[in-house]
Amino acid sequence: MYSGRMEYILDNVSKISVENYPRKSNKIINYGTAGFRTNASELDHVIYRMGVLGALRSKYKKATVGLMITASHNPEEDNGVKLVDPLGEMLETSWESLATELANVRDCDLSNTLTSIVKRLEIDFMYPANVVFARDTRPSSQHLSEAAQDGIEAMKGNFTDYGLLTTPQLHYMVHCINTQGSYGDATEEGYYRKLSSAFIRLRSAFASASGTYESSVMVDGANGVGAVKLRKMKEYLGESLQAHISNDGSAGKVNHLCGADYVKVQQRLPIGLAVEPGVKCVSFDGDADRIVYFFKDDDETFRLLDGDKIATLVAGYLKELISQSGLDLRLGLVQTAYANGSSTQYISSQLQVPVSCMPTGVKHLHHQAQQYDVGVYFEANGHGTVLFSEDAVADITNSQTNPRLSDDQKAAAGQLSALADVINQTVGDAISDLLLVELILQARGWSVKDWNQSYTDLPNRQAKVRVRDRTVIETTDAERKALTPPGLQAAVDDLASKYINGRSFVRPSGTEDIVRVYAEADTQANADRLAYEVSLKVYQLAGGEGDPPQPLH
Ligand code: 16G
Ligand code: MG
Repeated sequence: MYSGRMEYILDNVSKISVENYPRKSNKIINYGTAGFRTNASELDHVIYRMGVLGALRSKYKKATVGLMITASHNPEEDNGVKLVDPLGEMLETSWESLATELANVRDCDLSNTLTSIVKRLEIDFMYPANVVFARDTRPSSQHLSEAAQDGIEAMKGNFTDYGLLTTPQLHYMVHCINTQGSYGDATEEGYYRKLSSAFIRLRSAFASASGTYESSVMVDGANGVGAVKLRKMKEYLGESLQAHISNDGSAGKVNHLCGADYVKVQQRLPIGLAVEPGVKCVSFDGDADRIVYFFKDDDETFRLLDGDKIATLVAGYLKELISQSGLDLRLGLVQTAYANGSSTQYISSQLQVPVSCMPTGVKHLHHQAQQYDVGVYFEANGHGTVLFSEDAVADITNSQTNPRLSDDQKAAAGQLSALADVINQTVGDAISDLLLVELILQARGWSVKDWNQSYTDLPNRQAKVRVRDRTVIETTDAERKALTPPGLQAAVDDLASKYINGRSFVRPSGTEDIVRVYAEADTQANADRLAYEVSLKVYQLAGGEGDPPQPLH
């Protein structure tokens, strides 16, 4: 099984690594929540090796896998890579540690490490590898995608270079390839056609319900690949949606003073978007797998409609459609600890949809959402989608032609089916989520202001604390409680209890070398104060580094 040919190929992998992609420093890099991410100048060897690992993963799964070059919402100078599993999911957790191992071994140990992985996992090395890859618009992405290609080629794997794509577009491609086109065509055009045709179909179905809905939206493209791809999607959408794209990459830097993460965390308008009160706006992040909505109120106050607001809008509407169709489908919603307390309250008491909380990171939410027939998941930061189980899809399809059902029931099933086609079910997708939200707002006849009134967010604040070693903080209960260091959780509880609606938690970031603090309370001043007090506790009890945290105001 481990033939001379394998030895020959792996020796060649090592040789190319030493010659073209040497590991230049001893710095350890980790496959974090969603791949490797760091300054682009440190990534050559990592990406080359991930090309190699992608080929191995493909042989192991006997299927096509994907590789996306992006650093998502990080600054333009950073870059990174995420691997995509055969059904378009994030890389399986057990392989994250293999990725970390491979990225950090010395050049001279590369071949041995690969041999040992092949043996441990009994990988059929002779099985042909198929890896597809794509990149975002960062200046370093082109060069890094060549490194990935060299890694795949060194493994004698087959590859397709999709060039520029959003992360969710690549997930879609991988899923389509491995399901032989039953989900859609594995081409960019196939993606646009699938989503836009379902969108246009529903636009007509909802036409009578316009109310205060407006079909125009200002888009902050984060100077990223989402702007480029939304412009293409617009060609397919025609007049059905007026998306006006700013921060389209023609001038500013990726995510600089713009993008979904900036808008969500800073709670302010992105650069380059001077809008009148009440105008509906959205921000994508750098690889377009996140979206948040926002507008300026009449008194100029900035209003954010984040992933929680989107989740409640979507779940509320799907619940109605399911009930109108008479289908017996279990609907559920999945959030993280970052979900605003008001949203969780609204979902359980008003919408009466079962809600669960999972640790941060799409893979955790995705997995939990698969437990339902129709599972909606969203992180507050705007990453999310809806999953329909195979049985749900079959039930919905059959209902549309079931003679025993009323016309209304059949129409509701038809709408569910078209909505499922608008949704990129492989992963959260800013473009797809934009279309979904616009359809539901149209069906409801709502302006962005109407939508915002469904519930009022509790004021909240996020903060970062630098510590020597963030792994000293271990969490449980979906990251809502810190188990270590001793005394920290008790201190957090004690501080939060002093505020009305006070809630706070701390967790080590999975993407940056910092500890994150979240706080919410009855007023913004109290949320800010609580965030500061908790940050100080983290600094004192978890080995703070540098200057101690300062009060926000
Ligand atoms: C990654 C995750 C995102 C999560 C964020 C948390 C994916 C595709 N992305 O961007 O879901 O919210 O990390 O970052 O899983 P943090 O651990 O630094 O707070
Ligand atoms: Mg992203």
